[in-house]
Amino acid sequence: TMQPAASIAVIGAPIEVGTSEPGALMGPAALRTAGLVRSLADLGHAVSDLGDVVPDCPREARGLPAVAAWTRALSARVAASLGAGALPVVAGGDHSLSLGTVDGALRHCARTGRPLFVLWLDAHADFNTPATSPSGNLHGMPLAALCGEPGFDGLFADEASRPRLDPTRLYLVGLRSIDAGERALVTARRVAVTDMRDIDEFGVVAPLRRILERVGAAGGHLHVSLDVDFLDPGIAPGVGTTVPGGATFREAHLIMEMLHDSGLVGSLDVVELNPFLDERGRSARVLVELVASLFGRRILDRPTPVIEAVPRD
Ligand code: B3U
Ligand code: MN
Ligand code: MN
Repeated sequence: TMQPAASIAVIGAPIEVGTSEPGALMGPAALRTAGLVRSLADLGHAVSDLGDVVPDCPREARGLPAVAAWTRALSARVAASLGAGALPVVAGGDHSLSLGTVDGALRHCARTGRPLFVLWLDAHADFNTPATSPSGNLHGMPLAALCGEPGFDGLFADEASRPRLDPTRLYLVGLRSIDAGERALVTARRVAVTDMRDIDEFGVVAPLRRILERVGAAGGHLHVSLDVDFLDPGIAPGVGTTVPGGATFREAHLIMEMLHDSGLVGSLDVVELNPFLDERGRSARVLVELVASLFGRRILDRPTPVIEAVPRD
């Protein structure tokens, strides 16, 4: 069912200025070592590794100016890849890199007229602003900035005219840690949340099917942002902000298989891998396997069967 993209463009984003836990800048290297590019090529895809993005700022730059340089560089790279008909897979790097990847996808969609939807697989909401953030770390804020919340002056090149992410086209899945201020914002902006309680009650199939139906009905481009901490720390310990009670290996694979079968995914981020905290490459390997499932690896030669798990609206 999936029309394969003309090619997959792997882009490394060794950024860690958005977090206070060092080590995420080794993420792209670890994902390559675990076979990210090779496994996609083995599935029959045309893959090109475009190397790592280099932001236009001094190495020692910190805070918002550094993240702004990454945002602009990544946005341009992602928009260019999409414009060339490729499907960008951005390997991080902390989650502030999605400021750039989602901005790039938004700019591409503004040109093609397709609405952009974002599936955010994460233990956290990443919807803090500088005013609500308890840590001041920008990896906890990208969605608020992308949706146009105030407090991010200077981050995007053309703040007044840039396309913004519509919070009603954003799906948070896997949520189990949220700060008081961002919770109020997520509620006020009507962001759709499938938290871990929902996953415990309904599994992943029913919520995912609803999301995919909405994206498909709107003819949308789906950007998927996979934070390592979406997964349970038992299977993916290599992340700075582990939260207990995450998605299992099987739940995560099933989501990836459903995403593949939908044919709707237009761009992907794999973020927050911290190889310094990993155990013998376990987390990197799990992530590479998940990406392979998203790009068509399956146990048998059949798509996910259709099951009416819950009534539809
Ligand atoms: N919400 C907290 C913690 C956090 C968010 N994202 C990550 N950690 N990775 C914050 O700092 O904003
Ligand atoms: Mn995150
Ligand atoms: Mn997270």
